[in-house]
Amino acid sequence: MSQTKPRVNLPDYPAELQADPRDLPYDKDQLRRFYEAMKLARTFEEKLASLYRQGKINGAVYLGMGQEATSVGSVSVLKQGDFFTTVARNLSAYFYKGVEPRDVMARWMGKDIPPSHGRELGLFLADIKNLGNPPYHNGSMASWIPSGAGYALAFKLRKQPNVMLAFTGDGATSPGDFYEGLNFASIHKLPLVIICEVNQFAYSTSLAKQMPVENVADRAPAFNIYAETHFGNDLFLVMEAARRGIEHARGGKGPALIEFKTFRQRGHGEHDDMAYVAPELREFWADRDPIKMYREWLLKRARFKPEEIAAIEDGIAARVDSAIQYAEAQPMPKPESVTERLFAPSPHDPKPEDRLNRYEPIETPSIPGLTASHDKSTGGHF
Ligand SMILES: Cc1ncc(C[n+]2csc(CCOP(=O)(O)OP(=O)(O)O)c2C)c(N)n1
Ligand SMILES: [Mg+2]
Repeated sequence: MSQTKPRVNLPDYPAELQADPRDLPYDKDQLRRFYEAMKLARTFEEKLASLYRQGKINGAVYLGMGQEATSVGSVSVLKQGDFFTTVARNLSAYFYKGVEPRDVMARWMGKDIPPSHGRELGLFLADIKNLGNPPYHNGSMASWIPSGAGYALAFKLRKQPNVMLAFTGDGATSPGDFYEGLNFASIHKLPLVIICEVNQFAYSTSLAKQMPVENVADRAPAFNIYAETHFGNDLFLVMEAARRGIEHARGGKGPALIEFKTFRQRGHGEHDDMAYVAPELREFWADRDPIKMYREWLLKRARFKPEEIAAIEDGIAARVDSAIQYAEAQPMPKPESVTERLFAPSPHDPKPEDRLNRYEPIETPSIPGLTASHDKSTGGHF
C-alpha cells in the first residue's frame, strides 16, 4: 500500500457484502444465476477489449466493467412486460435476461445478423421481437430520459401495470433533457425508474466538475420525485433499493430516481487509458469490485464450494470462446446493401415501391404503436 496521503476523498463503503443468506429469498440456483450473468459479462468484455486491440472490432468499444452489480441487481427485480434500456454499460443486465453472448459478439463485429445487420455496435441491443428491448434513444446524452418518459406514458395510457427502467450515467444528469424528461414524468406520475450509475466520471470529467451537488438524488426535490442513494457494488443493496423504486413507480406514485455509487474500471472507451484517474481511487474501487465481493460472499457466506465456482467460470470461458468463433464465422453485410435499413418504411414515402415493408415483421409487439407504420390499413406512422 502506498504511504502517500490520498489525493482524493474516499467514501466509507464496506469492502464486503453485508447480507445474511438466511434473510434472502433466493435459493442456490438463483444465487448462481446472478453470478453467472455478472461473470459472463466481465469475461466477455475482457475478450472484447482484447479483440479491439487486435483490430477485429470496427469502431469504438465501451465497457461496463465494475458496474455489474448495479445492472444485474436492478433488472433482477423487474417483472414480466417491464422494459429496461441501457446507455452502454449494462451488458450483464442483458445476459441476466437471457441475451446470447454469440449474438452480442456478432453485433460488435458488425456482422450481417438480425436485427441490426451490421448497422450498429453491440451497445444498445434493441430487439423488440426477440428480446423485448425497445429502441430507445439517439445517443445524445440524456435523450433517453424524455424518451423513457414516453414509454412510461404509453404504459399508463394503455393501463399496463409495467415500468420503464432507464439506466443512465452521472454525466447525463447535467444536460437539459434530464430536466425536461423528469419534469414531464413527475407531472404525469409516469412509471419511469431512473437507475443512475454514478461511476465517478463522464468521459474524463470528474463529478465535481459537472455537478454542483454531491449526489444526483439531491436534484430530485426539483421534480418532487422519489429518490435514494446507495453504494452500488453490493448486489443485495442494489436489489432492495431498485425494488423500492420500481414498486413506487408501478404503484402509480410517479417516477423514482435511484442513485448507485460505483466505478468505471476502464476508460470511457477502450481508446481512453484513463490516465486522469488517481491511483488511490482505482485501488479503493478495486477492493470493492462487485464480482470479487459477491464471489467471496458465495464462498464464505452462501457455502458455495471452490470447485462449484471454478466449474461455473470454466463454463463461462467456454461460452465466450464459442461466441467469438460463431461471430467470426458470420458474414459481413454486402457492400451493395449499404443504403438499406437506414430508414423505417413510411406510408408517406413518395414511391409506392419504397412503401414496402422490407423488415422482419414483429408478430406480437410489446408496444403495438411502435409498428403502426407497418399496418397499411390504418396508415399510422411514427
Ligand atoms: C449531448 C451530448 N454531448 C456529448 C456527448 C458525448 N458523450 C458521450 S458519453 C459522454 C459521457 C457520459 O458520461 P456519463 O453520463 O457519466 O456515463 P458513463 O459514460 O460514465 O457511463 C459524453 C460526453 C453525447 N453523447 N451527447
Ligand atoms: Mg459516468
